[in-house]
Amino acid sequence: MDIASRPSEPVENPKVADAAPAPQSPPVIRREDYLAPAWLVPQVSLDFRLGAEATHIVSRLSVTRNPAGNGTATLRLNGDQIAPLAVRVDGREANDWRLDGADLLVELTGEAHEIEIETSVNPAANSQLMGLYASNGMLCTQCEAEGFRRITFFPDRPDVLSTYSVRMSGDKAQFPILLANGNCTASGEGEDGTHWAEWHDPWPKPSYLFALVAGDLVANHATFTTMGGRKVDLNIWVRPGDENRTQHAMESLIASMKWDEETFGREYDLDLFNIVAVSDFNMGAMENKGLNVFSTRYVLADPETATDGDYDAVEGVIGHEYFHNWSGNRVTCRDWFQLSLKEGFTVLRDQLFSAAMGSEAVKRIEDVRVLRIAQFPEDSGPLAHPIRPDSFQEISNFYTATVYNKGAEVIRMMRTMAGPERFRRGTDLYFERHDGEAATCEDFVKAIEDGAGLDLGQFRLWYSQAGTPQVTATLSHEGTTATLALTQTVPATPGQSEKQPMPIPLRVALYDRDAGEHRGEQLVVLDKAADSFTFEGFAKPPVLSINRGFSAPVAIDFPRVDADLVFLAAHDDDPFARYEAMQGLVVQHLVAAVSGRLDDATRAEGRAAIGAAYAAVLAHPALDDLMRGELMILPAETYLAEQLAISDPGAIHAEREALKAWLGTELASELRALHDRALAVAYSRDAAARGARKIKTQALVLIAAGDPAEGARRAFAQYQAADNMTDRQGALMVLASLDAPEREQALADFHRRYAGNALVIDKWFSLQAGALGPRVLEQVKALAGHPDFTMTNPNRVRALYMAAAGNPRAFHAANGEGYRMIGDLIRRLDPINPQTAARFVPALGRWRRIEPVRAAMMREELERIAAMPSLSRDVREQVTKSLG
Ligand code: 0A1
Ligand code: ZN
Repeated sequence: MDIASRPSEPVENPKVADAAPAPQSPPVIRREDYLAPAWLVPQVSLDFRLGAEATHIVSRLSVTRNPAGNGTATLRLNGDQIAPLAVRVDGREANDWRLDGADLLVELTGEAHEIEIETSVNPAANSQLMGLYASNGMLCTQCEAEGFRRITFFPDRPDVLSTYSVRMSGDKAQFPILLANGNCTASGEGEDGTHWAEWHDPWPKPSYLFALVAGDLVANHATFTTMGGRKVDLNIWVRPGDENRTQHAMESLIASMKWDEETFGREYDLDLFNIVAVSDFNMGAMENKGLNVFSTRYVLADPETATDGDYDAVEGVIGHEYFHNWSGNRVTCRDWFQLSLKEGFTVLRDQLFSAAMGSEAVKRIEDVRVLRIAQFPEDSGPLAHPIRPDSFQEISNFYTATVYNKGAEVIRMMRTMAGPERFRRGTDLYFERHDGEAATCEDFVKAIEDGAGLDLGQFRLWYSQAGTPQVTATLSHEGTTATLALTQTVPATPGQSEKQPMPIPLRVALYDRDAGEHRGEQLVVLDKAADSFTFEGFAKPPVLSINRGFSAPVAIDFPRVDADLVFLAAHDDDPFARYEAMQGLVVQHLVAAVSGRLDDATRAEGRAAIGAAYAAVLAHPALDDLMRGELMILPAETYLAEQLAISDPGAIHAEREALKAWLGTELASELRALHDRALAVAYSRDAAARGARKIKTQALVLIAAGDPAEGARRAFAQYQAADNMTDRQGALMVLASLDAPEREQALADFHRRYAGNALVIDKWFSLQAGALGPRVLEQVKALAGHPDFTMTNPNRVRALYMAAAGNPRAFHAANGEGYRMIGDLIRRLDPINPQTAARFVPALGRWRRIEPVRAAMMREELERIAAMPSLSRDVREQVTKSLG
């Protein structure tokens, strides 16, 4: 590791100072090199003397030789920027230890020993937010994936499971609440205004699930009685003043617990479940056993400050972390290459949960949209990796949409092939077989295979091959027989030039054009490079509905006439397929437009078909508004770019905006009527009212595109009348993109109104950085100097810069200024928070798929980063691969 760029701890032991400098190119860790641990640690006891600037830790490990290990006498304890202040073996000061890089090696003679180690860390100086750090006056930990080694020396790998006893003491006024995993077993007062607490977690766990929190917190408390009759105390801990914004999180937690019992037969296993909201957090949330730690944005919600989307995100993330208690904690991962074992499965579980809580159809569409925007570009770029990667340099770089979202799709395919009941038999067997173990993806597949009675031999390729399979479909018709011919190719990805065909389960239906109906859906599994399937009894050529429900995470190439897409958009009884037909209509048109294949006549024809489909969507009486709103969303620019080998982001943006403006003009009266209808619906959290709010903003977006003055007038009125954040944010989003006097007025009002509310001020930054218009880069630069901006809070950094990096017009500005801005950010952020800095690299890494002038500037920016004398392992890996 290149530690030079990281804020360092005082080095007190000369052996640390002597350690060899880290190499420029970090070592590659390979899955095939896995070795079982030589030593196990059945028990750990940790004693923390807490202080914001100095926390002293005494760690006592009971270590035993692993019979399955390689028999070495050397105990390797990982460390990262810490120094051993004392090392004792079996109660005596030990001399027989040395440092190997950052790791502590201790030579042991017997079969079992007691190791005691003292360390000290400075939480306030920990800007990486890994290990023990300070956030807003409280102390908290983040240990996944390799943060525990920044607290104490330990075999910091997920296949070493230990029971933890924790004692912590600290100033009572500063840290009135002291929390750790498991149950509180004792507490009391100490000297000089201190107090202490002891916690014990009976469930063996890997070090990445350890957690501790100390601070001034208040709880929303409730109880849940499990199906087995266990009464569980539930607490959601927040800073005083925030407690009235925790009710939705609490309801989501209770709903998750119940749903997991009913759907997967999983019951909670402790008497206490704590959630803590912290303001500074690198990711969304963390599933530490019995003590989940969350970024505030996935806990706090009330109608005044949270949008409907925010509410859904809270519900989804609360569910996700809770579900990890079984898929992740009770059954954990053998090594980090198996990350998708817990993440892919848990994402699928949270998707199914959210679908059950709301609209299944809308949830599926949203999940596919995320996959296409975030994962497809990963799969087709320089950072492509299988859901079970083969190698890495920095594991933090592998918390990706591929491991999470494609991982979920892969397990979903197994469920589709088995059906929900047989799939459940498979998951029951998995939990039963591997409870208490550190398992592999192979263990999971085998359990589903055995439990569900599926042959998943060839299916395992989904775990080892990267890249989005490209499927072509052609439908021919002769006599009364329709024949569907399919081919597949899995594109080459870095390190994988040759690919084998994979089983691709496709739900298909053939529609009788006149009747407007199909005769039952079928599941066809394409498991060869090419195959064909016949369907009898069609007097006329049917209309094909394919990959219904997005049954496989593939790209389908099935060029078809607009009329068929209009037919499916109006008739398909699979809501996803309906959405897909709408998207297909627009994608086909815009791809042809940016490829210069449209003359005036074909452009007019294409627009007419899209306009007719939109008009039908706006008027369709059988559609609910949540679904209507979904169907109104145009395909994202990144998804359009994915359709082209090399894309011109400027052309894509211009064509998409032109289509929006045309739709806004063409359907002006329908859109205004829709907006008026939606404005009349009073606020409530029910589906009808949420649907009204969704179409309200979608209508506004199109109205503003067609008639900016009318858009500004309506948006400002909506902003002023808003009694909830969904309407207010929607209106402000539209205004932020307009060159109208109302823009500044509304932005200033928003900032004043929500001053001091960090989550809403994040929105204020994002809306401006994500806006349309020619001056966004200038504005982002100005916002970076705003007193509310800080580089040390990942939420704030993402609010401003992720929004800018995801804003095609700003990021791909023709003069390269957007690339320079993100490059500068990466260089400045890396020494502060390398994990967050590395997340900005993939945007620049797309250069190979961008037209040559911009591509050269993107590459140049990557080279400028690579030339930095010291870079974190995180950024180094991403930049090297992106240039590769
Ligand atoms: N396991 C968590 C994600 C997570 C990973 C790493 C972190 O370190 C900063 C934090 C959280 C999840 O899937 O929710
Ligand atoms: Zn997770």
